[in-house]
Amino acid sequence: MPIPHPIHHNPKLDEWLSAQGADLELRQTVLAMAAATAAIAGEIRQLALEGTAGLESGIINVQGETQLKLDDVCNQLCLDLLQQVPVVRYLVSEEIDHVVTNTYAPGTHDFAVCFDPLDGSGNIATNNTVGTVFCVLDCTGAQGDAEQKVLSSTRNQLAAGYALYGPATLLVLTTGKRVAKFALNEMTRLYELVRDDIRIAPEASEFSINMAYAPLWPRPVRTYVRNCIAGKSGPRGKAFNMRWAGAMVADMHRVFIKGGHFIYPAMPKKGEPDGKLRLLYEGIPMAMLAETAGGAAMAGTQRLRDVVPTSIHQRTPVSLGARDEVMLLAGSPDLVRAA
Ligand code: AHM
Ligand code: MG
Repeated sequence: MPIPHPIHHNPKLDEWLSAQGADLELRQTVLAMAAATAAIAGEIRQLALEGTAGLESGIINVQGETQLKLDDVCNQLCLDLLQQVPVVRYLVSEEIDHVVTNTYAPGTHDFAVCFDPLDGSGNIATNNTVGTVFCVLDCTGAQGDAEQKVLSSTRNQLAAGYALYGPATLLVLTTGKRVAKFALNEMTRLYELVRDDIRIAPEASEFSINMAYAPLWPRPVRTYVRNCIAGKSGPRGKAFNMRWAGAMVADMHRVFIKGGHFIYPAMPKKGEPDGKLRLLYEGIPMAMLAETAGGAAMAGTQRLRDVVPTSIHQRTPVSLGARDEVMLLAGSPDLVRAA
């Protein structure tokens, strides 16, 4: 069946979603998010031309961070497009303190879309890579108010994805079966399938972490990284490379394409007992993508997707990517012995 709303029309993406077994409601939801990311890509290019991309809006967002004008524009685009989808009843955004309820949602199913409209927005001022991250949850039948329904539905994850606004605009998606990469055709403004079998190798020799916080890391992270950088003569017996783009989407995309291990740990000594990244719209989407690609996703010693949130902006430590490396850091006894 064709997608009814023309704004969400994107035949190659729709075809792929159908092949994954996604029903009309899920296809409409993902296509709306894809349309939002295509529009965001255009905004980023335009604002850069106008020289206003890095400008602050004067607003402090719910995270206590100064919002850029672009954060606000991207957030609004996601809201506008998603609210046209009848099944999307709840929206959770990094930029909004509460759950937004979509009044145009008369369907029998209730989906929630949780998103960070502009991940790594600090990179905008220097024209470096940023992204958008999202997941779709099925809240149908969940009890309580809007927030309780979303919080109790994180295990009913139907889809996850991110857009990467780099030299090309890419969209990486999963519905839990495969991880596919689409590229935005700049002429048609439609996404085209590039690859649909992205896999993360279990071993890796590259890691991503902000080394400046090394004195503040928990001991297992300090030991793990120290052993990696000790190189061939160290306990790991091999050389490691390191990357840090300052945007999780950019660092994780490298992990998906080239392999590797991304870590943003808990840092109690820095006053961040659960780290910096947010569970609902950063951790959970990347965890679904990483696991579907054959990788692993941990929050400390717990599987990230098993964490039951108690608030929509809850933070989480993350360790994502190559399975052997993620499990080694999490303290898997077999791998600890092997190292
Ligand atoms: P943001 O959503 O406010 O942009 O913050 C999240 C970003 C991640 O993309 C990135 O991995 C991290 O913050 C970088 O943090 P730090 O500056 O502490 O290295
Ligand atoms: Mg973010």
